[in-house]
Amino acid sequence: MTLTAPPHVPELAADPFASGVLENPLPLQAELRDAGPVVYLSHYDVYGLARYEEVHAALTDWQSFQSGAGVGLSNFRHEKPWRPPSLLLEADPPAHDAPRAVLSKILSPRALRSLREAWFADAEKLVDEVLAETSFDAVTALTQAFPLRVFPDAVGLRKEGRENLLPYGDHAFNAFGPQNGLVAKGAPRVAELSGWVNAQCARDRLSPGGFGARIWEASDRGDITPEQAPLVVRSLLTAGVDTTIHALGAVLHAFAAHPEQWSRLREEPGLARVAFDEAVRWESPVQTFFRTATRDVDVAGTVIPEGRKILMFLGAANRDPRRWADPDAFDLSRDPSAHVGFGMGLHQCVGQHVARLEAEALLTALAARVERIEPAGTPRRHLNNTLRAWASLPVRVHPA
Ligand code: OVM
Repeated sequence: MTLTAPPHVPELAADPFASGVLENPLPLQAELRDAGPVVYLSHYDVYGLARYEEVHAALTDWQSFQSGAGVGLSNFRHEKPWRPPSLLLEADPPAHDAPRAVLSKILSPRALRSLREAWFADAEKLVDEVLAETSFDAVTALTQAFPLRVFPDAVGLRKEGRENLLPYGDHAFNAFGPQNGLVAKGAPRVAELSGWVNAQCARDRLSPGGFGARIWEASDRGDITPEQAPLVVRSLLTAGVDTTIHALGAVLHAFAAHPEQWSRLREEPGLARVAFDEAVRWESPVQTFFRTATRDVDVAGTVIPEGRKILMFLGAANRDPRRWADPDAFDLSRDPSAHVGFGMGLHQCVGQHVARLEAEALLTALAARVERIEPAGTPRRHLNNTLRAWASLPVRVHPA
């Protein structure tokens, strides 16, 4: 491997996974975008894309930028993955397509219609309980409590052991980065947490009617094999909890910081979905994923050699002033729908409709009951190699 910058590629020495950068990635994002359409990150000997145009183009060109060698720093061509690769996230066509088609259908807007009423009622109940106090931590009280109330039930998980979901997901997202202190912190529990998660993917652990049972039914129909079914269930358990929690954290933090936008939502509650997508653009709960070049691929005049890892800065693309007017503003009047916070192309988040439904339910319940939401203390970041997250969001609310 070369450790010198290829000719004509701007070289940056910064570590995108250093704790200072994870604490506030915005300055490095701007530096990366301004350095050029392609950068070389000497700290890890990888390439990087941080402008919207190039990130979008690479995400929609799966033939040149594969996922099958892993979407983390680790290159599965040379290194053994920490767990059997995901059949969705860490796969390319044609292997990717059957699991994707199965899960897409199970998580489609049409299939979720039956959950809508119950989730809205659950959100109203939770918000009514929480509003017994006017000051609370929005992370534990709302952004964690709501997904944990509705999602594991929708999957069909048993009650015991659900506390393992968050630490497992947190580690899985750390594991896409380098083997730094965040990965070391999770390592002692990997065997235990993976053991629990993998056991919940078995057919007889999943209650009838849930997403998990429907995945197994797809294997009865021959849409996927019985060997694939538990790994598709595992994707739900890995990617379905932390992501949604941090996206809800993003939107609640955004509203606490932008009271005029909260007033707009109260006047027009139909903006809940736009607000959620704008928060996903603004905060990019999933900050980065890698791809691997399948050939010598030319990006804006720079050749990225075959086999090399490329870091896609989704968060940087989502705030690229070349694409977004006033990108740092959280603004319900913009159309955020082209953001790459859910990715783009054939890997674009298969659970996005689930996330939007959870967000719509929670925001609608809050908007009907809360006149104003304001910070009531210093919010605290939760650091993760991939996720932009809050550990704590102290808020004070003024009931309507
Ligand atoms: C998976 C998966 C998909 C998306 C994100 C992710 C841990 C995992 O299929 O397991 O992050």
